[in-house]
Amino acid sequence: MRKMKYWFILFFIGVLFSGCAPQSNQEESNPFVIGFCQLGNESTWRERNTQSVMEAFESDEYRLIYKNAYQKQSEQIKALRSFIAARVDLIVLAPIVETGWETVLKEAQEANIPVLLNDRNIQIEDDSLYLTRVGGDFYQQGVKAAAYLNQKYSGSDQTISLVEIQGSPDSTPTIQRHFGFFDTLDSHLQIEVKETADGDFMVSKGKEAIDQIDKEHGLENIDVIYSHNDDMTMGILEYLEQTSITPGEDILLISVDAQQKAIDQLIAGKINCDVECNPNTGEQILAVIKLYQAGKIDEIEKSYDLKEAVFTEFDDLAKIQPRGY
Ligand code: GZL
Repeated sequence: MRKMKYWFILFFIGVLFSGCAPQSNQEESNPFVIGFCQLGNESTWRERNTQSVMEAFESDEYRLIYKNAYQKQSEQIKALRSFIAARVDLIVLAPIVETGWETVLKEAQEANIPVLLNDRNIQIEDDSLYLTRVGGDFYQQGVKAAAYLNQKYSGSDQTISLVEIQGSPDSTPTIQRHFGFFDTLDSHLQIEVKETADGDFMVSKGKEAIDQIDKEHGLENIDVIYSHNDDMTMGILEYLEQTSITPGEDILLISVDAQQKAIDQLIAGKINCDVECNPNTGEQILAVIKLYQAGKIDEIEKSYDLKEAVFTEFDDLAKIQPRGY
């Protein structure tokens, strides 16, 4: 009898390890794979935006493959093709410009890989080629910039000489910040646009642009500079430091992004208005992807505009919270 018992125990152990045992719960986890194609790292704003997306997908449930396109659309298209070949579950794309995406987005659609736009937008006939866009409201950012100028010059009949330093050509923020601003300027203001230059959202090119304008027009007759982002504004301030001009007084500075270093200049009186462009898209992108994973596609909106503030010389600047970027 005793032998029978031992044989039974041995038999049971054999079965257990013969593969007939229940599947081990150590089975390789199966993460949701996201291909994240960032347009570059041209500004402090962009670095925070990248961080925000990466932080959102830190959990083991996701695997994020990050590709930096270093300001080249051709590199972005290559990255998307590599994500398609790798059969990722979803692509997050920060499109550097608005046009030229149809072909590669059709390839993603044919591979049944949804594309979610982070930050900037695209101009496209068939909007089924992307799932949604999560980012700032760039038109409203231009509106807020102009609202400050309308307030500053309210009732004035002075001719206002204005210089516009624009961001990257054909990008959504450049296009929308331009139109939002000029659509909103008070028609009673006598605005004279002295120059419109391209600073490509970069410190160095913002400095080069204002240097060129100084050489061509001189800055003593400029009243306002509208700069499409804080990095270019910092380049402009760097240049003005070597002149006799007092920024914030002799020339008003209107900027966008509301990065800490620019807010510090606002508090110091060297910038007069800074419109927030919220870089923290990660949480909203995660929320959309969870809806997608749950099959709730019809609950996903076509665009998510993040909440954004504006800070001007007329505000109680002591109340501004640390910006985090
Ligand atoms: C706007 C973003 C812009 C920022 C710049 O959402 O695309 O690009 O305003 C950044 O700082 O370079």
